[in-house]
Amino acid sequence: MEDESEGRKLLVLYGSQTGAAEEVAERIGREARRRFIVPNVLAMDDYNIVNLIEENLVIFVCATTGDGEEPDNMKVFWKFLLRKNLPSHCLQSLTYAVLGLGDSSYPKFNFIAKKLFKRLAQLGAQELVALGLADDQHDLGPDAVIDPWLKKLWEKILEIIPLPVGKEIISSSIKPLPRYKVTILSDKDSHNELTKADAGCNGKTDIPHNNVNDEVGSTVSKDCPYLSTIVENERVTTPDHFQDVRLITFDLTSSGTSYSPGDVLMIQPSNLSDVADEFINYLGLNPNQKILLSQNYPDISLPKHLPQPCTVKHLVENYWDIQGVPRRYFFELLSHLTDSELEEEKLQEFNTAEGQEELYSYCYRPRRTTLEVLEDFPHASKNITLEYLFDLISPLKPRAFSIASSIKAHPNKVQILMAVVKYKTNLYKPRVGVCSTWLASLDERMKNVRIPVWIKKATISFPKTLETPVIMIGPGTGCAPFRSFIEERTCECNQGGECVLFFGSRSRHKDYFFEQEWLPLQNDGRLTLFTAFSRDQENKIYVQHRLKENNAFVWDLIERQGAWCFLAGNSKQMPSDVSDVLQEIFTREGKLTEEQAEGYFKQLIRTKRYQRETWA
Ligand code: 2AM
Repeated sequence: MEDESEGRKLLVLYGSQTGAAEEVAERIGREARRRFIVPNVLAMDDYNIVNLIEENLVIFVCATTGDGEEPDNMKVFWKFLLRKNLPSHCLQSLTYAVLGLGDSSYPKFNFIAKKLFKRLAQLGAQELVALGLADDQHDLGPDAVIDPWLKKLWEKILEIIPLPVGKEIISSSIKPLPRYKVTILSDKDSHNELTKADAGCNGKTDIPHNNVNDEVGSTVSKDCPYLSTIVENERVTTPDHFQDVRLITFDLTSSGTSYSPGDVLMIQPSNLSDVADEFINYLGLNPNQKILLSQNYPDISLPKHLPQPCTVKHLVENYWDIQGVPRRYFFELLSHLTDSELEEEKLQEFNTAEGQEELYSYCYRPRRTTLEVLEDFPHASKNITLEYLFDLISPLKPRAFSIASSIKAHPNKVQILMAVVKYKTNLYKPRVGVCSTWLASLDERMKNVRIPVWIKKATISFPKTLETPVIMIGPGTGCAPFRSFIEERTCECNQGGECVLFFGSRSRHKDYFFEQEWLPLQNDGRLTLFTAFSRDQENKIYVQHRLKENNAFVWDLIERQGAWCFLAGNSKQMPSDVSDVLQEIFTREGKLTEEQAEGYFKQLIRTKRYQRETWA
């Protein structure tokens, strides 16, 4: 019998750091199925790039992270694609489309998507549609770009792969099959399955990951995290300060892992147990029920980081992002599950072009959580089965924190400096950050709580030679990687190159982190410290004002002594304000024209003598 799917296949490759690009890629996969096209949705690094020369049609969805970098799960693919020795027309038979996901508050907006689009063309591939550049900063969110881009994409794809004769696009109002099959285990089944699962789990069954690492010598990674405990959890702002900032120390003993200044600690968070219980109670789930997952679609593999089997409580507490803001697909799917006409109408409206503004003011602007939305749709909620929860709610994503310690100063330990995220929207209840609230709730007495962690290699790299002077600009928690570097350098030697730190916070008395460590170093002449306390006087004083006041010193360090400069902290306004001031210094002190100063600045970036690590 002829294979009906012959020629009706679509490869969708994504590079995703936070999961947003993966979600869009999966959406393309779902939309392909509704057009009788069999999708293959993969992270770029899960695809054998050598096969790319034989592909005819590939859709790429890729994010840009940090300072214009590619996401972790496309690094191998990306390196290969950039090889200089690839023949210039090797991708002649490929037609491609690229959708970039970015944030225009970062200087290198959608840098990787732009580069990928160009590189594919350079290698002879043909574009199917223009490059799509979605922006998190858009008033209506990234969908404002994604939706019309996808519309165009499907028009073009249907020209290449028309619908089968006599078929129409399957309406999005038809309920799709859930992504996984869920089998509820009886006590006897679950005993057998648990015994099997024990083997791959280092003897633990009540922990969030299948492959965990607490054995010496094995490599700690995303797929094999180390289960750490908290050694200390100290609030480093005064109780009357608006923000709760913590210096958290994690244990790394027997992890066999190490780190350097500039590295990042990755943490896989959980939901607070009470929040998980609230969700379970609302949906009337049985927390102790044990379940086993199996595939419903050949192209959708089972979640890697979920022990099988596991209890419903485990799933809700450790796997689903129940406090996250629902994706748009959530509303579409919910509309299939409700038996109330009123709810269905409302939910469907959210999926129309006209309903976008309303959806934004109902859900995205106030940052309404999944549970809060479910509470507004009780008829849909009572019909939700465990199976559909996997389609409705995304998995909790790992979070990245700049490491704030040196392992030389803190053997077997790693520290982060973390602001507990809490803010108001127009909703009565304040919004809280899932990971920071959870971590803040843990302390050194809670040894039974194991936190999956792993180290991600440096995004900023400090000079290897001790003599090279370093200028660090780190307001707020942006000082974290610099505290790590200062500790490391002062541990290593007494007479390294000049170490200059520009630190800024609101008040000397309320949020001056590491004052007790830095002042003695300053007195010893091992650290040159400039502080800017924005709210200790009437006029705001920021780090860039201190840079300006010390322009001759800064210029001398950079130009004559070959200093490297680093900036870390909030990605909003601060990085571009600092760039402006640095260029002003180059103009004034270096007697450069504005154009030359800009060129000088770009050259510093190119040669890695100006590096940034910023976060939203
Ligand atoms: P503010 O909150 O008083 O405005 C750490 O957050 C410090 O960075 C605070 O003192 C904060 O000041 C300051 N800050 C805010 N915006 C800034 C900017 N554009 N450039 C430099 N520092 C800034």
